[in-house]
Amino acid sequence: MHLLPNLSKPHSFNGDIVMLKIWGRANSSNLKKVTWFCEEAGVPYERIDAGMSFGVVNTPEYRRMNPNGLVPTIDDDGFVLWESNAILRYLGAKHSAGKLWPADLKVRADGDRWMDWCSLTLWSAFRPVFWGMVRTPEAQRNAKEIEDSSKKAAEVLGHFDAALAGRQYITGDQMSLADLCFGPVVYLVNNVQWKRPALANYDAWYARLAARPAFQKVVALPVA
Ligand SMILES: N[C@@H](CCC(=O)N[C@@H](CS)C(=O)NCC(=O)O)C(=O)O
Repeated sequence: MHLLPNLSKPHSFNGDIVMLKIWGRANSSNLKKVTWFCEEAGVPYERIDAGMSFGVVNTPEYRRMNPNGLVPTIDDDGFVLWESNAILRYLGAKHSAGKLWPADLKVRADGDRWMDWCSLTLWSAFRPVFWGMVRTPEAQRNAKEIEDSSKKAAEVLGHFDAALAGRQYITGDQMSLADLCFGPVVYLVNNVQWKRPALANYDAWYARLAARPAFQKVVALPVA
């Protein structure tokens, strides 16, 4: 299988000259952050399936790019980068400065903080709920772990809901990278069967994200 055939050179894909290659299966939350950014910012990209049933991530070629064997990884005209939030910040600064990547230092820091929080606090709390309810056969589920994680996820979502009070988007009136970082995670939060608390600010914000055509195209995929 040719995983990286001439992929460090720009080439044509779907009629565009593509500099940016993105490795990752379409239903990976961390991959979706990156493809959603590209869709919103109008950055042409080629996505190459990798991870889980697609394999690829354990090949020597892939491990040379990303020793973690995880997705996403990007190759932007020869520049290889992994870690989805770092990828978002790189692409944001390159293609969307002053728009999705806020120009104001404090607004940007506010968004950066929430991006880290999304990965480290929200996803850490919710991941066992997702994994247990979606990726584990019912007979093998650890009910106590799902219950404990549900309580933790409900608690931290309450903090996030409070922070969204009076805001259209996470950093204020403009959508930014922070919203793109949360989108794929909260899509799961809202589409996995679990005891989600009532969250009024969060619901209004989520509806704004979910209404976007790019969200529907690359984020709102079947949960699996
Ligand atoms: N901190 C990393 C986490 C990457 C990660 O855990 N990716 C998952 C998919 S969301 C993965 O590669 N899972 C194994 C696989 O798909 O084979 C990032 O944000 O990029």
